[in-house]
Parts: sequence; C-alpha cells; structure tokens
Amino acid sequence: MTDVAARAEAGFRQAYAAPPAGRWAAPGRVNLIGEHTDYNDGFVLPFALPLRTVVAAAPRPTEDWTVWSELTGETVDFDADEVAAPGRVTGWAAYVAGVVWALREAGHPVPGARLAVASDVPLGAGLSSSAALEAAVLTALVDLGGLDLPATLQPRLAQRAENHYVGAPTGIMDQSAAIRCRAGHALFLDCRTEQVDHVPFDLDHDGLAILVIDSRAPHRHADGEYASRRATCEKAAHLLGVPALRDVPADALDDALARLPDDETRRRTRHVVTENQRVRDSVALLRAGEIRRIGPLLTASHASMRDDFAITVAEVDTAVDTALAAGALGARMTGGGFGGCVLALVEADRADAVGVAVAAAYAARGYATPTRFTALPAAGATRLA
Ligand code: GAF
Repeated sequence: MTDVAARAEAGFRQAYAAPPAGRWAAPGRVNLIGEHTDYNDGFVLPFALPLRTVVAAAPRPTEDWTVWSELTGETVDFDADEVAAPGRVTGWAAYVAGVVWALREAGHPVPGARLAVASDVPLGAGLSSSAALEAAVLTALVDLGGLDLPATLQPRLAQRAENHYVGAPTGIMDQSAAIRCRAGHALFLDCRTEQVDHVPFDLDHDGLAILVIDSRAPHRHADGEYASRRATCEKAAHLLGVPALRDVPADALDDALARLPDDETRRRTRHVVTENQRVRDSVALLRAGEIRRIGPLLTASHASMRDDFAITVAEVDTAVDTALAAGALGARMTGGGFGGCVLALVEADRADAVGVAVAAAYAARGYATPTRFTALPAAGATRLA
C-alpha cells in the first residue's frame, strides 16, 4: 500500500478536485508502563509509534468543514451550528467535529477547512487511533489558522473533544503522546501538572526491541468497564480524603487499604498506587541506561492489571505468558484493556521467535491469528514537508 501521506493527499485531490495546502501527521502510541494512572493524576510512560494518521487539508473562506475518510470512503459536512454543542456529528467524524468544537469553545477563530484523512494506525487495537486523529486534525487547524495554541496546551483541548464531544471519559495520556512525544524517547508525563520529561529510550543501541502483538480479542464491554474503573478510583480517593489516588504514596498504601470498605476498591487502589511507583522506577532505570531491568516491572504491571484492576482477557494473558516463556525480558498489556495489544521487551534477535511462539499458542487455543510488529519510539504530531 502506498505511503499514508500520499494516500491522504490523493484522497484530498479526489474528494475536492484541488491540491491540499499541506499535510499534518500524528502517531498512534504504545504505553510502555503506567496504565489507568492518567485519570488518577498519576504518571505514564508512552512512546509514539511510527504508524501515523495523516490529514491533508486546505482552508476555506466560510465556517464550514468537510472531511473525507479513506477508511469509509465517506465525506461528512458540518457547519458552525453543528459544532455549537456536542452530539450533532456522530461516528468517526465526531473526533474531527469535536476538535473544531473544543477550539471554538476555547475562543480560537478556527478556519473553515476541507480535510482528507488516511491512517496506518489500526482501529480498536488499543493503539490510540482516536487520539492520533484528534491530534492530526488539531495540528492542521492550528497551523492553517495561525492559532495561538502552543503544543503544551493542545493535549488538554484534544482530550476535551474526546470527553465532551465524542463522550469517552478518557484521561490525558493518549493525546499527550500523540502531540508531545519525541523520536528515540519515551514520554514521562505527570498527568496532574502535565510536565513532561523526554526519557531516552534507545532500544537499537542495546540490541533490544519492543514487540507489539495485537491480541485481536474483541473489546468486550470496554467502554462501560473503563468508566466503572474510573468511578471506583474516584470513590476510593474520596474515601481516603485525597484529591486523587496519585496522592497516596506507595509507602502509605497499607494504611490506605485498611481504610477502604471492600475488596474491589482495595484492589483497584492497589493497582493505581503500585503502578505509579512502577512508572517512576522504570524512568529511573531508563535514565541509568538499564533498559533490560525494566522487564520485571512490565511483567509486574501486567499481573497487577490482571489480578487487581481486572482489565485483561484470556487472549492477552496468553500472549504475555507465552512471550515470557519464549524468552521476553518482560511483557504486559498496553492501553485501556479488555483486548488490544501486548508489548514485550525482547532481545532484538528473539523478536521473531517470541512472535512465532505467541502465534502458535493462539492457534492451539483456537484464537484469531495475532498480528505483530516491532516499534521504535517515533515523533509526535507534525506538519509534513
Ligand atoms: C485509554 C485512555 F484513553 C487513556 O486515557 C488511559 O486511561 C488508558 O486507556 C489506560 O491507561 O487509552
């Protein structure tokens, strides 16, 4: 298949019989560690994938927006009335309309535009295809309109689009990764202050690889389960008298757990508090150049998601267990859960063998054949030349 930027441009020319003014790209992401910590004001460590969503776009003189999607072959139109309040534009175009809505709501003079979208980020795999779309559209509109909106403020705006226009109660991680990641680095993000630290993550140099395996497990009730995990965490913070679970230090965990009323709330709390600590420990190891030593933290994160946060499914557990048995240094589910992808830290020359072992385990259990790729940390959203 041709390059994604060429496809977006060709789609634009076909849909609008004119060339675009430019092309803007934003990546999908994997989260190295720090799951369900973002909406608890905690810490995350994602990195951007080389897989990107590209928007080809051109301004127009009126407050109208038209967007074509390669995926559906559809063109959707909306005007200022339809983005005056959430809910009028639905389906995939809601991510685009949501960005226009959020920009306008924040007082930015958004230019009308024609847009064409193409993407290499797989949908529904937990690789943040929605944040990639939001970030690519946002970057394009900010650039086309010459809007005064620095990259540091863009993730919050894209998150508002997703939370309030699309209606998904996500945290700030995915939009931050899509916008603020740097090539060759993982993004250590404090989700309360939005301070970032770009932590060098030079896998090649150490002869290592991150193998990403798409479990292809159907997302079972993922939206409702995500919202219920979030609600339980907020309830736990309230019962503990802190603004968010981020405020429970790891060394005060036992005291905190003793004050919570039921096993489920205690388990959810334990995941978040220990996961925040694992993120910090991982960052310390990466800074010390000890990439291999994060392996056990990745695996511990998976156990915590499986046993305490209860967000894994049989397919992802099988992928993790098989990858570890085949020699991975560490492995975990990445993303919101209930399906999606697993990442494994492997010696680069073992990546294929680990992938083959997981595929064999899936075949033996009658699961859908998993897809896989290795990923090096790529850059965040940008205008393409
Ligand atoms: C999804 C959400 F969009 C993120 O905000 C984050 O909560 C993640 O699940 C879990 O870590 O990707």
